[in-house]
Amino acid sequence: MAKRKSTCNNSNMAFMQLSMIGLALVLLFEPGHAVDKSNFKTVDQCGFARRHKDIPEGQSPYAAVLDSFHIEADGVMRGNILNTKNGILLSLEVFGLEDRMVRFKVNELSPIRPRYEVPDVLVVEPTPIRWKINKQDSTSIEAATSSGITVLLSSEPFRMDFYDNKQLVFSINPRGLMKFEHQRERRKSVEDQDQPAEGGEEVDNVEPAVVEEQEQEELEEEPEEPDMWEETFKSHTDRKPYGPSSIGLDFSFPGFEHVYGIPEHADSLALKPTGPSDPYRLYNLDVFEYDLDKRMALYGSVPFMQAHNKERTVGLFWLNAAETYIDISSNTADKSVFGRMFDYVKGESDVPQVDTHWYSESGIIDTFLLFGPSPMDVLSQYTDLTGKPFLPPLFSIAYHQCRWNYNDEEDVKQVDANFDEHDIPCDVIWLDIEHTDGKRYLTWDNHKFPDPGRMLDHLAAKGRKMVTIVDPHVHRDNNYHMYKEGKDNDYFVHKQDGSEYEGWCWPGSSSYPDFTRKDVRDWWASRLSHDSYQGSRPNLFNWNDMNEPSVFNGPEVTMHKDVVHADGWEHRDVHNLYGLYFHMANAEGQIQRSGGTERPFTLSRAFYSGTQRYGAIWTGDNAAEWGHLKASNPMLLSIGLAGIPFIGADVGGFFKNPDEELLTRWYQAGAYQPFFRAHAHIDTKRREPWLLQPESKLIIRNAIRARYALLPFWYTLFHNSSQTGLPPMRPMWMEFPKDADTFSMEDQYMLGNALLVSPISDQGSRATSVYFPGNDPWFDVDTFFAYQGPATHNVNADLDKIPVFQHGGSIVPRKERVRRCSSLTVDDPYTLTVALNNAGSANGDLYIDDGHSFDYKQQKYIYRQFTFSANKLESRALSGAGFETNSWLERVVIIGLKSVPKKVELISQTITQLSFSTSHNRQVLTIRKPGVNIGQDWTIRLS
Ligand code: NBV
Repeated sequence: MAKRKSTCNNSNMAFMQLSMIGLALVLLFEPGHAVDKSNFKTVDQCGFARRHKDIPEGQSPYAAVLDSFHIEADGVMRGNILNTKNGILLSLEVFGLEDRMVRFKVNELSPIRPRYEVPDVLVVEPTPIRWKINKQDSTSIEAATSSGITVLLSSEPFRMDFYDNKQLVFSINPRGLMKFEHQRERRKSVEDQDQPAEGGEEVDNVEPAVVEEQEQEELEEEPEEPDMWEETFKSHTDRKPYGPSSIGLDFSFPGFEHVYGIPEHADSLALKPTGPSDPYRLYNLDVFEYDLDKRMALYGSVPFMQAHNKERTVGLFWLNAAETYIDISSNTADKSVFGRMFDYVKGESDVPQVDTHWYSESGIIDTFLLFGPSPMDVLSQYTDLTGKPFLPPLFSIAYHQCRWNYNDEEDVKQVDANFDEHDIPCDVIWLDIEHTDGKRYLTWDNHKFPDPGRMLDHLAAKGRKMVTIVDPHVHRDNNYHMYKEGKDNDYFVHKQDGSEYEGWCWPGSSSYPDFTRKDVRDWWASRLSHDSYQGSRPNLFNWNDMNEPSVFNGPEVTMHKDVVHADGWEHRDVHNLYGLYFHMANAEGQIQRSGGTERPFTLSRAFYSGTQRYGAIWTGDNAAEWGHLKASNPMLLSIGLAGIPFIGADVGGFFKNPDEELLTRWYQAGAYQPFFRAHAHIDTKRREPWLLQPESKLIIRNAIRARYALLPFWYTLFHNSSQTGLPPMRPMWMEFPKDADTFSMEDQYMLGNALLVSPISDQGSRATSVYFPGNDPWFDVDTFFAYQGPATHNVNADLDKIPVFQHGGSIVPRKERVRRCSSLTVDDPYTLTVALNNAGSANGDLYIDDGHSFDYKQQKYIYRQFTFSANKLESRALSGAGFETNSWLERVVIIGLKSVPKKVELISQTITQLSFSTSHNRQVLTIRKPGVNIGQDWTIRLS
């Protein structure tokens, strides 16, 4: 069938104009062009941010009106805050929550128009627990909850200090940087006298609530700035019919020196103090080939920060989806506050403190304070609010082969065959935008892929899957079913004048579904059904790119902020949610197409809090440079700390051509990161492993095989993550929270509590120094060589070596048969590696289910705990029932043995003697073929 011609309705002139823009952008996306920073705003080019960032300290006009505060019937403390300068009243609600959390909201007491409150991110509306007032006088109120959290609310200026069992951990507005722009009517300038304000609705004559007692003459409204109502960036004018609406507040973390999180930035794991024009920015943007060491916004945003010190970890979640900035500075704490209520750490002279200042363009102040106290507690609290991570299907944590593009069916078959030919495992082959009919997603280019079903069946017969790209922009072509249906049902976002918003993206003229609407998400989801998505099969999954959303001819390559969504909300209110909603619709579509039985897999580029419930994300368009390989670790660690555990970076680097050393090292790193996918730009040289020198191919093959061997361990970590919110890939400090030497570490990390990984990311490096915390030994997983902690050791890192160490005290499950893909390993036997600690004990766990369905929700899984102590290795069920496995225990390797046993016996239904051998200077014992089913109770006794 001939390729469809573009049938866009534009006039020729407009079409040509847009083509030019398109061409310019396509040229811009050529590899070799680093990010053009002038496409993106600096904080100084952003009106609302300018009004917040330089607020002078210590001059807060806000006062808590103490008389107005009450503990209401629902246990919530409510009252008003007065802006003493302009007389505007705000409402404050402080919720004590179960599980050691506090939420507070600040809104206008009587807004002209409701302000946006983020929906669909919290999985529960948390139930408040009652505050009890301890003390109240003319300057403050002290109240406490039964969980040991106390708040001291001070009146003038408004300030809140939160204590956890007498220790001050959060101060709110201590520097007086709060600013809440109330809604107002536009004051008419002389020039505007005769013109009504442009766009938007005529507002009824609603007056914002002002305090009555205050003399009106004393009040002074802040000066009107031109960009409060209209703002221009490059050639784009953002018209703001509702005027200024920004909010901001400062938070200090007394006693803390380290803060983390607030991804996505190409920056360090431990966040750095920001300069006057260099705040961290959260605004989902398509920034290809991004610069490193920057606080520029990237594709995703999670407004969640953690502070950690030796005693505790706490979290701050700023629930706002508009453009947001965060300033960070380090300081020492204001002692008067400690003295005012309780003692801090007795005897310490200067208490360190991190000061942060958060400001967003619209919405309300809706903040959660999470009191930990352990790093694990904070993540569990955060994911109680925003949802536990989904359990990925097994294939999706294996190896993925992607490229922009595998050209046609034959190419796909070749790639598939080459994996077999070279004995390299691979689970998934990906197709980028060129597989479609003119970038009309959910269609195929019929020349290149004449029979997609046949191709998918071919892969399925091998146990492999495929992923196709599905972007959110919909080509404006009435012959394209997605456009036609979207248009007929009015599913697309609108301009202020009510017409359909048109943006430019890969297909040319495009419309953007309003995914904030449930009916639109349902429609999209229904279009993923096998009936609708022609040629699809159950082994086809999808990839959501460009969902920030990317709009080539929009301001900062994204959607205009004055675009209108459902219920009249502006894009500025919902911007950071757009990608999440799109991801949601796609994941939901996959679940529905199987009648609700199969787990979905969708990779998204944009993300927000809650993304963990839907799928994986990756760090977008990196480059084949050593710096990008190095940056992948802190970037992924930061995203994991923000509750999103299934994360990866393009292996090999997207732009540019990696040399073989870089590619090899990247595979080695990727094999130990949660989402493991090689990907490359269309203009790069082909780089599938078999195209490299034989030595490089073998090293890469070993890295991929090591990943496959560890799939049972990874899958168990992902299961645990789905229960607790803890990321499989964790910063060192999460596992060693009292060891200050780990607090800034980002070039080595932990997988669960068992494996320490120190990937090589320096060219030419053949050794590396690794810090081994704690007092127990760490064993090199290849040589079993023991390193004693706490100490830094120089370790071998030859080109074929990935420095990975197992912690004494842990047990790691593996499947060591080499297979084509993960589905063929289902019945394979297990090896358990038991690394003993100084006390001669260890423990670990193993989770098994069918790897693809939702049956595990009906308890159909096996979850076992392994414990080694007093020379006995025991396997006991932790939970799960009704799932059986054919896999058996093939081998047990015990490392760090103090004395060699004379006899090894398996005790299950009967007692059997097992054969064993020792190696590595009699420190390693290998027990052969216990042969017992891995799902049963058994004991192996050494005597
Ligand atoms: O769809 C093409 C690419 C894709 O390969 C990449 O992974 C995305 O991050 N996409 C961006 C659009 C164009 C990038 C220059």
